[in-house]
Amino acid sequence: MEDGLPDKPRLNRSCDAPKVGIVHLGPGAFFRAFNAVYTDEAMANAGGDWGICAVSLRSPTARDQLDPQGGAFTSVTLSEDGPKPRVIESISRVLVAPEDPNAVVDAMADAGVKIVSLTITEKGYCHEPATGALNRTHPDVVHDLANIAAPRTAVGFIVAALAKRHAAGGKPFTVLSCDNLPSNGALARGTVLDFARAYDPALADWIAENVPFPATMVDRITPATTDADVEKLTEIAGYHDPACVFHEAFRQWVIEDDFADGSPAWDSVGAQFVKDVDAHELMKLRCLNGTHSTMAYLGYLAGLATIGDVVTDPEFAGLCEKLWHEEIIPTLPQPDGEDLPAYCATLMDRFKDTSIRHKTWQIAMDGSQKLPQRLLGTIADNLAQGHLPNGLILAVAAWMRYVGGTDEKGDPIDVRDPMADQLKAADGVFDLLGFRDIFSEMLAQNPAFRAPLTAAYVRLQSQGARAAVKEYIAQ
Ligand code: CS2
Repeated sequence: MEDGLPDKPRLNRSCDAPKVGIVHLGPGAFFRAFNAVYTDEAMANAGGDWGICAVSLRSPTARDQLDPQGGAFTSVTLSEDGPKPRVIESISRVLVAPEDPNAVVDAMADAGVKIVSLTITEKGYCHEPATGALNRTHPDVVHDLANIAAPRTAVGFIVAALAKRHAAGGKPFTVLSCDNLPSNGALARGTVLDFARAYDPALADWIAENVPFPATMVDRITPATTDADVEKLTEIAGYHDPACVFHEAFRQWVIEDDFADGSPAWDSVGAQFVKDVDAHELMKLRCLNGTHSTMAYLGYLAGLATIGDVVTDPEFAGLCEKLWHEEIIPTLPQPDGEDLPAYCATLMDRFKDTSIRHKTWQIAMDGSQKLPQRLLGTIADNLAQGHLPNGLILAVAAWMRYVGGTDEKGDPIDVRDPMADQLKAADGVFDLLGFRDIFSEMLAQNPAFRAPLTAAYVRLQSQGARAAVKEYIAQ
């Protein structure tokens, strides 16, 4: 009897673990559905020592799920014609940083490691979302600058490991950010250099000259795994795997081709190596993540639990279409090989796939870290073009309504955000516009933004999200 599921074998790996060539920080559901899958396929296709040492910066959960299975787990592709499981074996080892930070630094400092990749979410960079600079007052950054031998942050671990490689006269590794941030490579580079300069300016110079930080655009809708998912897999596959991930079939990885010492043949399994990722990244952050956040706040307030539920509603689907065509696409450069209206039509199909239960509450998390790149940048560009983006402004008002912590029925909202307490304590629009980490001075002081934002907020309070959406699409 194991984990309450009698006589069901536990998944286990079928072959020896591949030699480690990548250390990955943040072994969550997205990493398993994306990086680990691409790398598994690339090794099967073209070989190479690209086994992954996965590192959890906080909780032991991933390790406790994966270790008993030798690092193997199941990727389940969801589609209208049913879930398709596949066992992934690219993870060779899992570490829990707080338990043994030294082991993590040593793993990253090992000469066989050529890439350190990251899916640590927006808040994992300890930066100021409005500027991108390292937040030097962040308690974990303060800690790491005083305790470089036992870091807590991704930035701290990267600098500690590079210091070791530099001291040993070794080659640098490539730092590959795979998070939803604009120019994520440059942002990771900026925070690492800010930290290194404060710790050891000579090391900072070496990093600036020798360490590549390529940018990436990553895309695959991957809801958090539920107990029902784990049971579903046992039903269809006949084994127990608490580390499994359920995700859509669609995937896209656009990678700036700048590596210190090679990479897996990800391009042989569909990834795109390009010179410049910026246009792809902006397209994805504004068209997909921008409407995701909009639907998360307005949908949640309207009592809609998943993205599928939201876009099945014609008024909310109309909201998405109007946002894309009137407020988002006009701000975007055309990425090579992409057609923006066609890209958005595919997004609507992906959102409508009801086999994927992607919770509005999950996407609503960490708004303080997500709003600048998903909504505020697009709003600023619209205003600069002399266009008033009422839909995107309504989305910001909905976020303000949401972080107040009470829904339209008067029930409490479980707001998850590193700034949740400060946001909840804020008294409405003007107070919230005072958070410089989120809103730039320029935007916050702009009357063309403040006035319609206040009106939208009042409308949400008095009429509710559904009525506000109805009014917007009628404009
Ligand atoms: C979502 C993203 O949770 C969220 O904030 O918008 O995780 C989204 O599903 C992915 O970026 C899709 O690639």
